[in-house]
Order: sequence, then structure tokens, then C-alpha cells
Amino acid sequence: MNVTACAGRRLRVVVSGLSSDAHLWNLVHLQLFLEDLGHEVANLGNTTPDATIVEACRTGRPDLLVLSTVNGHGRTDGLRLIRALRAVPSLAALPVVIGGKLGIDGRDHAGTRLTAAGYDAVFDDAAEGGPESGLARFESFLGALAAGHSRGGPAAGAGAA
Ligand code: B12
Repeated sequence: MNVTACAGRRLRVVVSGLSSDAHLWNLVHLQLFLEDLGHEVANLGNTTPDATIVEACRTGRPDLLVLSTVNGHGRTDGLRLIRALRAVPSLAALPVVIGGKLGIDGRDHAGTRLTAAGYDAVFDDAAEGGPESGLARFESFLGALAAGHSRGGPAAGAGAA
């Protein structure tokens, strides 16, 4: 991976798959990507129940929650989860992003709905530039967050598809 170490503070990041999603290598890829940038990662793995993700964030108080989904159910799973997270008062302002293959064959552009529901940024493989461009926008988002800009700062909306 061609990434450079972060200039700002080291973020404590929770990475997780969603409850219906059995894919694993996307999570490994994200963990390595974040660790290469100098951040600390707790990877909750695949097919993770919503309640486990909520509890890990409530007790661990990470700087960022990164959700990855590729099985095509991301829009449904992602909406349900962000509502559960935002319903917990201590997690109302937690920076949360979601990315991957959010719909089926790139047909559903779910970014607007997901950001309206409470995600700080959405990195959809189906957006212009594909996955590589999504990861580049994600790296900018991380840079802004590590530099201390609230919830990713000006880059936060840049990944919305
Ligand atoms: C291996 C695989 C499986 C394995 C998974 C094994 C495992 N434990 O991981 C098995 C056989 C279990 C499987 C099952 C299924 N799969 Co599958 N699978 C794949 C396959 C071939 C490779 C996935 C992979 O490992 N990629 C490597 C990782 C590193 O890359 P990635 O997943 O693409 O992630 C990248 C991006 O998405 C992005 N990204 C991901 N998350 C995030 C998050 C953020 C924040 C950011 C910035 C970026 C980002 O960055 C990553 C690196 O570029 C893909 C096809 C393909 N060639 O990609 C299909 C694929 C993902 N599977 C697919 C499908 C449909 C299924 C099934 C529904 C099939 C079925 N009918 O049963 C089931 C779903 C099971 C479930 N409950 O989830 C579809 C999804 C279609 C869609 N979303 O449009 C794909 C794309 C195949 C296809 N072309 O149709 N699968």
C-alpha cells in the first residue's frame, strides 16, 4: 500500500463489518491501510451484530468508527446501524464513516441517504474514480480528523456518493 504516515495525532479507530456481511479481506485491507498511516486499530471482524459495534464504541470511546460493507446490503444495514449509534447520547457526535460496495453492481447511490441519516462521510466504490479514489478521499478525511478538525472537517462530505 502506498500511504504515508499521518502528520497529526494518532487516532484510535474501530473497524467493523456489518451484521449480514461475511467478507473479511476488506476489513484486513482497511486495518493495514490505517496502521500504515500510524493509527491504532481494533478490528471487530465480519458479521458483527449492531449491538456489539454500539457497545465497543460506547465503552472504548474511539476517535473514529470505520464501517466496511461489500455484499450489497450496506445501505440497509448501514442505515439501521447509524440510527442505533446516534440514539446513544455519548455516540451522537462520534465520527462514523462507511464505505465499500454499498449497493448492487453500483446501481444504488446510497451516499446522500446515509449522510442524511448521520454518517460523516460515505466512500462508495461506485462513486467516480472507483475504490482507489475512495481510499484517497478517506485518507484526506483521516488527515483532517488527525489534524484536529471536528468530524473530519472540510473533507468530511467529500466522499459522499
Ligand atoms: C471472496 C469473496 C467472497 C467470499 C468471502 C470470504 C471472506 N471470508 O472474506 C464468500 C464466498 C464468503 C462470498 C460470499 C458472498 N459474496 Co462475495 N465476493 C468475494 C470476492 C471474490 C472477493 C472479495 C475480496 O476479498 N476482495 C478483496 C478486498 C481487499 O477488496 P474489496 O472487498 O473490494 O474492498 C475494497 C473496496 O470495497 C474498498 N472498501 C471496502 N470497504 C471500505 C470502507 C471504507 C471506509 C473505504 C474508504 C473503502 C472501502 O477498499 C477495499 C480495497 O480497495 C468479491 C468479488 C471481487 N473480485 O471483489 C465478491 C463479491 C464482493 N461478493 C458478492 C456477493 C454478491 C456475495 C454473496 C451475496 C453471494 C451469494 N449470493 O451468496 C455472498 C454474501 C455472503 C454474506 N453474507 O456477506 C458481490 C457483491 C456485489 C455488490 N455489492 O454489488 C461481489 C462483488 C462479487 C460480484 N461481482 O458479484 N464472497
